[in-house]
Amino acid sequence: MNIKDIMAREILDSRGNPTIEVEMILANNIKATASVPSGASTGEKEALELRDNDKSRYLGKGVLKAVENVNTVIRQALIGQKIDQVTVDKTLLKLDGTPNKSKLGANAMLAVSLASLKCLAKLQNKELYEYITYGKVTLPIPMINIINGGVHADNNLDIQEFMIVPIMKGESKRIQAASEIYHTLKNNLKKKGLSTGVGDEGGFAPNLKNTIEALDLIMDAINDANYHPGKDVLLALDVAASEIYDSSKKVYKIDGEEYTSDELIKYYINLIRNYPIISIEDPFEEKDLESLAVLTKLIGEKVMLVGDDYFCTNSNLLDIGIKMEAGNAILLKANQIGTISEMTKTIMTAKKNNYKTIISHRSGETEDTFIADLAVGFGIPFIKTGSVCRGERIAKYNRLMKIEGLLNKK
Ligand code: 2PG
Ligand code: MG
Repeated sequence: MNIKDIMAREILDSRGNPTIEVEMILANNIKATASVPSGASTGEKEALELRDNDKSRYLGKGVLKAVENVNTVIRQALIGQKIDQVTVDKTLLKLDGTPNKSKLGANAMLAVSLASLKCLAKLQNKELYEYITYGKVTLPIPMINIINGGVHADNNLDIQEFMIVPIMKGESKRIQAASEIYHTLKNNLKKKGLSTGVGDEGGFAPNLKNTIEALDLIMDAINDANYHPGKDVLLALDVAASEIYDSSKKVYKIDGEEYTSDELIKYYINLIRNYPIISIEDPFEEKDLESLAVLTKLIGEKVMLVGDDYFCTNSNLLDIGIKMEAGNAILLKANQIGTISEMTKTIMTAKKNNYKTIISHRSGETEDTFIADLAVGFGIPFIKTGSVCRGERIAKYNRLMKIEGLLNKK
C-alpha cells in the first residue's frame, strides 16, 4: 500500500505552546493522525525540537518551519512510496542527515514516523498496541505524579516529581487507587490551608517546608485512602537533578541546602530507608555517570535508578551507561530521539541488558495516547504519564483501561 498524502499543521500542547500534528493518508484512503509532545526539563543530548524563534508569533515558540518541512521535503520524498516503518524512518533520517535532527526537527520527524505506525496498524485492521505486539502483552504499572515541583510548577519544591506507584493487580484497580489517593491528598491539603492548584503534569503544587513534608503528605494520603504504603502502593521520584545543579560550585540545591554528589548519595540512602521508594530518576546531573554508577552499586538491587536526561532514549548513550553499570532503568520518550525505529532499538538494547523500561509522556502533552499502546505492545513494565488530572494525562489512563477491557475480552 502506498502513501497518498501527508499534511502537517500547527496545534497547541497542554501548556498552550505550539506543537505539530501530522495526518497521513494511504492510497486506499486509510488515515491516521499523530501529534508530538514537548519537554521542559530537557536533556542536553535530546534530538532537536525545531522552533521558529520568530518573536512575533507565540513568543518565538511557533513550529511553522517544522510544519513546512513535513509539507514539502518529507511529503515529496514519501508520497507514492510503499508504507513500511523501516523505510519511512530511514527516509526521514536520510533527508535530515544530521546527528541531532537539526535540519528537519525531531518534532517533524516523529509526527510522520508515528502517523506511519498508526496507518500500518489500521491497514491490518488492528489496534495500535496489537500491531506492535511482540512476545508477551502486559499492562504497565503507572507511576502517577501527584505532587509537582521543579520546573513543572511555580512552588518551592526542588524535586520535580513525587509519584505514587500502585502495584495491585489490574490496571483499572491501580488507576482507581491513584484517583482515590489523589483526592484524599487534595482534601488533606485543603484542611491544612495549602494550595490545591496543579502543575504542568496535573499533580498538586503547594508551597511546602521541604521534600520530607511532600513525602509525608503522600504517605498520609495513601493511609487515609485505606491503602498500605510499602505494600500495595510504593513511591517514586524524578529528581531531574540537572535542573538543581550549580555547575560553578559543583553542588545540588535541595530545600535551601547544598549537597555534593557524595552527600547526595547519603541523602538518597536515607530517603529509601524511611520511605517505600522504588525508583529514583535522574538522581545526578546528566553528565555525572560516575555518581550514578556508585549509587547503582549501593542501592541498585532495591531501587530502580532511571536515566532520562542521561540517556535521552538514545541507544548509543544507553550503551555508555551499560558499560559503566550506571543506572538500571531507562525512561523512554519518543521525541527525545525522533523516530519509532530508533526508539524500538533503544527498547531492545535496554531489554537485552536487563535495564528496566519506563515509557513516558512529556510535561507538555497532546491528547494523543500513543504511549499507552506502545507500553502494552512492547511489554514495557512501567508508564509515567502524570497525575490523574488534566485531559491530556487522563486520555492515556482511559486508553489503558480501554485496552485492559479489550484484552480481557480475548
Ligand atoms: C521528565 C519529563 C516528564 P519533561 O523529566 O521525566 O515527566 O519532564 O517532559 O519536562 O522533560
Ligand atoms: Mg525526568
